[in-house]
Amino acid sequence: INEYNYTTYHPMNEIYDWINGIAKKHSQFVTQHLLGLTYESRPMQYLKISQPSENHKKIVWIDCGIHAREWIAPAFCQWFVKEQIVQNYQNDQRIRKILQNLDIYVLPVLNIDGYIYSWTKERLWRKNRSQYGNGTCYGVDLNRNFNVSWCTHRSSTNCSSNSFCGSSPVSEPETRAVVEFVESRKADIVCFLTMHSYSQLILTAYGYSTGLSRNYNEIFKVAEMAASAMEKIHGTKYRAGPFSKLLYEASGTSQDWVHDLGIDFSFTFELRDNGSHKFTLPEDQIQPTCEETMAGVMTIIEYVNEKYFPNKASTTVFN
Ligand code: 0X9
Ligand code: ZN
Repeated sequence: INEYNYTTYHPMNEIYDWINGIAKKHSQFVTQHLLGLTYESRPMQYLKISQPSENHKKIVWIDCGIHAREWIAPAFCQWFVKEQIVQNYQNDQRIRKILQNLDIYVLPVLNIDGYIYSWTKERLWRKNRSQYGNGTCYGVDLNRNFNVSWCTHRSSTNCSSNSFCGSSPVSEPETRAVVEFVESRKADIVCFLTMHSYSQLILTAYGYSTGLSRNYNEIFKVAEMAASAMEKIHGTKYRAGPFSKLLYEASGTSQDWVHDLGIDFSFTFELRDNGSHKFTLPEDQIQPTCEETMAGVMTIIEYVNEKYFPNKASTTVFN
């Protein structure tokens, strides 16, 4: 764990070892938990970053790798956890304040079967690996499988399509695992971040319609704050706005489902790059991408902390 290289991409077996290692070494504030099993029965492990506190804490959720080929996303989730730990040991006030009120749940790879397939068979694989059509085609786009305006936009009922929405809403075990967790904790979840690549965007709801989300002005303001924080780090431009306007309309996404469940601060991040390398972002861009994304994510988490814990958020922490 001390030697783990955060500036290269890692195959799933190394990420599993990393999860185990982190939870073991930093057990005072990082624990691992089972969210569910993938189609091919692999454990979906997530990390909970938490510090003892008197407060009834709220939850921030971050998932990475719902799309198999977007390798920079799992790299960011690992970077994020590493930064929380390092900053914690440095007694960083920013992170201390957040963890007074918020527990952060990180799912480093949501679509594990697909991620493995993208390492072993087909680098540009996107979907999960469930079998359809009597084994004639494979994979559901997990970000089209949530129960929100299901299979109406940028979705296909054809199982060989890259945007196959599944046989029904939440037909996939990976989707179900996320849905069960979010539903059971929805009273406490205040922020839901889902990490993708590429395009350099911070997307607000909705994807399934061009209509504006609830509390749009505030949500858009937060996305813009995050985008400008990201740009400050390395000068890389990120744009903020509704998914349907900046990218295209898409239905059945996790972000929209979570937003319509009542969680305002639900964002999709599209990390680097802007189209030159697309999904195969070179390893020398992992560090700068993670550094700038960290700034954006922290901006959102700090905003949420101030909003839900207006008096407690700025309390001085004594050790
Ligand atoms: O199409 C998608 O699922 C995402 N783009 S990607 O190129 N990474 O596949 C965007 C999803 C955005 N979702 C919402 N705004 N709801
Ligand atoms: Zn994606």
